[in-house]
Amino acid sequence: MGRDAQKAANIVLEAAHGLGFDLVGIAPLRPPRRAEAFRRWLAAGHHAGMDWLERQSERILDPRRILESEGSILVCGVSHARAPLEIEGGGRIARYAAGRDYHNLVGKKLGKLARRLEALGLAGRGRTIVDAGPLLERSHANEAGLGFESRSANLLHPTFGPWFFLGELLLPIELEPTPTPPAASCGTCSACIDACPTDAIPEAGVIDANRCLSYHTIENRGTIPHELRKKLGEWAFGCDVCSEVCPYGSAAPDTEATFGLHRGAETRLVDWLAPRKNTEVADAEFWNGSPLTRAKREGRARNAALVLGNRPTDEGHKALTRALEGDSPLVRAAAFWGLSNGHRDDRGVREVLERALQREEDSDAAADMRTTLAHFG
Ligand code: B12
Repeated sequence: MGRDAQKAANIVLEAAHGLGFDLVGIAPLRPPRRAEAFRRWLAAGHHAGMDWLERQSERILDPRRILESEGSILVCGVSHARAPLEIEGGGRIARYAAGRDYHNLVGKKLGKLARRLEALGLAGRGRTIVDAGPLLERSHANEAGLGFESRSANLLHPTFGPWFFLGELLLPIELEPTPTPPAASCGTCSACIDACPTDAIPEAGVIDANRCLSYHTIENRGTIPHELRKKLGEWAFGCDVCSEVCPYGSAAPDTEATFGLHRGAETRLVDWLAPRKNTEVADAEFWNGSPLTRAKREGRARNAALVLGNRPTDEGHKALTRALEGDSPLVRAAAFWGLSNGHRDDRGVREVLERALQREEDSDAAADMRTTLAHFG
């Protein structure tokens, strides 16, 4: 690669740093080093219900198809380290989801960068990707020197640990790749594998989404398997266990000032279950700008019902009993489980459940309730 590629890389990296990204690096636009791991992961069905990853696999396996040209990937990282968050009245949400949505924040910054580079006459349009795009982000980020691959599959940085987001700008120009920093590694540590409440890490670097609480509370649109419901514990959206036990990142600077705290993250679980402003529109407006919108209203209510069953309170009991009469079969079945798990010793609960099962018209919800009742002490 010539001096022009080096000069252009310096300009691009400087512009990216200027926009406040915590980490930046460049990798060539080519198939990801971990292409084989991705193929195996899909073939094993570890992607659970995330069919879109399968549909995008051709482009993921060769990102040159996205730009339809050769080029480079500018990878940017934004730290989101912050203190753990406990919702008043019980329940936890993953730290990344506490503030405003990183997809917007990182996406806007990358858009600005693309326009700046265009104005400098450096690059044509390019393409920004944040999370849901057709790219194996961590593999390219590793190649661009942003961090090292770990047993939890998270990309780790010596200072930020796993607590940073990724976003990329694919550019149709040749840029000198960033030299990869000295390799760090997990060494003999397997804290994430040992701590995962659902054994969702069957081997180093591989997450089976079918067992991962993050998948079930964020991406799964259906019922959460019975076997995992108690293991959900307090996690009402996402799960940080594999990140929290990681020795890296415990001293990462707090970023609450950047992302703030979205009002949704302060909302009690009983209100997730039965929103006070009880219309779709008002609810959508309330949650707008929060990463929690990803689970949708029904998913949040389902998660809340299960967590309220794992952490029983009087207030939760009332909310769960009301939810048995709600309009979503998914939520009715989850509320049924919540009452059965957390309130089995309360007077009259068995009769309440039996009546709910009798009037249930949705066959899937009724089957779920019967499974729950079969385990009622
Ligand atoms: C699908 C998805 C999920 C799924 C599946 C997770 C998974 N591990 O595959 C679910 C919903 C479970 C999920 C959960 C989470 N996710 Co997610 N997710 C994605 C997404 C969209 C695609 C990932 C993918 O393609 N998976 C397939 C596998 C093969 O890819 P991979 O895990 O990235 O591959 C790495 C490992 O397999 C590793 N590896 C492979 N073999 C081996 C062998 C050894 C020995 C080792 C050490 C490593 C290793 O190398 C690969 C490249 O680094 C990416 C964004 C993107 N477009 O890439 C975000 C992304 C990976 N998620 C992210 C985050 C923040 C999370 C959560 C922390 C959210 C939370 N708190 O609940 C958890 C963490 C779970 C975990 N330990 O991975 C960040 C991770 C940032 C980082 N620093 O690593 C990403 C990059 C989004 C972003 N733009 O910031 N996620």
